Amino acid sequence: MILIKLGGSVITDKSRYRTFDGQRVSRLLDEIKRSGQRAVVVHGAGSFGHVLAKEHSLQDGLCDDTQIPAVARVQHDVRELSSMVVGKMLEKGIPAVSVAPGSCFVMDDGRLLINDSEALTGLYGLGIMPVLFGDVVLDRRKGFGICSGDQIMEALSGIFKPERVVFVSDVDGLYDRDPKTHKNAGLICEVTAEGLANIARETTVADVTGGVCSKMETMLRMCGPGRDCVLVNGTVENRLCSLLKGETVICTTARGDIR
Ligand code: IP8
Repeated sequence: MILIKLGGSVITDKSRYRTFDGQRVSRLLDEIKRSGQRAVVVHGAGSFGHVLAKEHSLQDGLCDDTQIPAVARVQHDVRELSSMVVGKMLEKGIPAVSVAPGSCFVMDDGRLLINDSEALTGLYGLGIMPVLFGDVVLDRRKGFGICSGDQIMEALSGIFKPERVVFVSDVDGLYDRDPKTHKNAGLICEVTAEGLANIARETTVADVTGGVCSKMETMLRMCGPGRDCVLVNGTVENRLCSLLKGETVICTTARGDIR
């Protein structure tokens, strides 16, 4: 089984509140289907989560009661997004059900706790894909917190032990410098923990680089013997499908056997 995260930057327009890219989601689901691989899909929140979460500092946890309506609003918005993603899956004949992390799990100081995975593995066993997503989740210490799709990927890889883990984003992979500000930035095809430490040191961490670097850290933690974690650009047609079929594509791979 392959565990795939469809990033918020590919399924929504991150700069415009609640803008769903249904066409792209349809195409990516077609690519997954065409690859013939069985997958479990997680998705990011994109502009259904980040815009309001940032405006109300939800990432800091409960600071004052004025945040509460925003917590409810963001939970509502990301559920609607997930409903749209799952709707596309059903249209394509992929049996799937949306499982809202904020309604099933809690966090402890930012750490997601999934103590009981029976419903997730049970659905999968029945041939129904459980679809989890970035959400606002209750936190034992901070009141609530942001649980990212990346954290969910890490938890699910422990539960489902996938052969391969794929993060679908809007960049070709990890660069040695921020490609938005450095014309000659080079794509790194394979990354190790040491290599990543060097990149982080050499760069003034701009948002994009910082974001990709912390994703790489998560990816390196998810690698294991025989399990690669790959970051691939989902805005380029067929790249995901080719990757899933085992073809060589432009991407960055964090390899388990060279950690
Ligand atoms: O899009 C963030 O999840 P991500 C979740 O996977 C919220 O980073 C609610 C902003």
